[in-house]
Amino acid sequence: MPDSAASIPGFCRDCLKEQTSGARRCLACGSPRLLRHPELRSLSLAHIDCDAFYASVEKRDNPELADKPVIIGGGKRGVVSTACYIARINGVRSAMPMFKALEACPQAVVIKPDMEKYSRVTREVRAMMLELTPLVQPLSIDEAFLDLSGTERLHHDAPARTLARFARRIEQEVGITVSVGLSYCKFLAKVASDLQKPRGFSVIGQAEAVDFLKERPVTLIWGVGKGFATTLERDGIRTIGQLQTMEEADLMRRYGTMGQRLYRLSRGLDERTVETNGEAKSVSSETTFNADISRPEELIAHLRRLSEQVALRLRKSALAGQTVVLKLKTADFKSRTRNRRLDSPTRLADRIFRTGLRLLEKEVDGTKYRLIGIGVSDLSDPARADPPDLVDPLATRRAAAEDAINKLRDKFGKTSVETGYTFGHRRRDR
Ligand code: TTP
Ligand code: MG
Ligand code: MG
Repeated sequence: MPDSAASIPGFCRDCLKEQTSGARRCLACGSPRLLRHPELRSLSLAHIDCDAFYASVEKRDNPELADKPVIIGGGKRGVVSTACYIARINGVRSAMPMFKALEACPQAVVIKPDMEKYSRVTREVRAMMLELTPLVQPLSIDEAFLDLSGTERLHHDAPARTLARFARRIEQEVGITVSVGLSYCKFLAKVASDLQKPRGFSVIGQAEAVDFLKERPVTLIWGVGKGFATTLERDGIRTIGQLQTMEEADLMRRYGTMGQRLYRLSRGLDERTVETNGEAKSVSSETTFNADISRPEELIAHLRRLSEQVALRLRKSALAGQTVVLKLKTADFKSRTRNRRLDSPTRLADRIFRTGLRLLEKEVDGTKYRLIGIGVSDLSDPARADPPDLVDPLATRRAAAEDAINKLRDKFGKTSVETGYTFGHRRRDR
């Protein structure tokens, strides 16, 4: 029905011309990449995520790879960091053991990650984002939230078209592609950017949010990982639509503060703003157990593994933190947070782990826990982190050892190098 389509605001993602008819192709350039949405002129919260990030950078730098399946990851024993979309068609996925990936796609070209190169691209993309708005919140090496409200005068355009222009510019000037999600809140902007990858641009408006969410699985909700999804499943809850029919008080009684989050996000209510200061305020990693745990050895093994994840993230985002924060949640959903400030910022798994261990020692008294998390706050530049330690000469040696382990990890993938504590407790889910 051309009539109704014509009344919906729209433009062409290639030539950016406004579309005033309901035609399927752009009236100006013939491109089929048209974007139409009733709320296109008012939405301003975006999430942008690069497509197959590491692989796209490698393809950019070697045009011979353009039509080949490309996997970024370690040697035969490592895991897949990412795979290009051609390799994904063959079933290759992030975090898959390399041998499995090569079983699925034997003709793939495997490339070792070059973190420094990817970080340079990240900085370049981020600088361009900051030309759109000062309100940019990076979430990881290849994605960020942007709040473009109030930028119409600056860009002489609505946020939607400014974002399409940005995506086009990244392709032309950086040589990789991105996917954009546009909505009115962070939760749905992030969901949207994932809907149409690669080179996607998806819009989720206020009017459709509840309906859109109804049939989706609970795992779409921020913070609902595999563990918590199992808990919900046990209670008979699988879809977000089911949460939409439940009372807030009921959800809070069952799941504590997480219940409140379920109540709000399931209805598309999310007031979180785009935070810029210091980018992230903390870097942490946590896990919810399938069955509650009270045994110290098991808690310590998790703590070790999570400390390593935190260190890896600090390294990837070029950050260090000075306060170590341990988080526990008891079987009856009570949260315990303990922290300790260090003499100097750290980015070492071992220092994070040992500090976390001292905090944990006081909490292992037979209490059953359902969650453990470790992280660092007071983030800063890593330049001043982990100075050679006169008091503890071993620390310097440990730092050197960790550097060596990290280099091996980059080379062979995350699970190929295990330290004593995590051995045998490798996580099956990513
Ligand atoms: P993602 O944005 O999750 O994935 P991606 O950019 O490769 O693909 P998509 O198009 O689906 O967004 O992660 C960004 C980069 O982070 C990715 O290119 C490689 C790295 N990464 C890992 O090293 N290990 C992982 O398990 C994941 C998920 C990502
Ligand atoms: Mg990505
Ligand atoms: Mg990402």
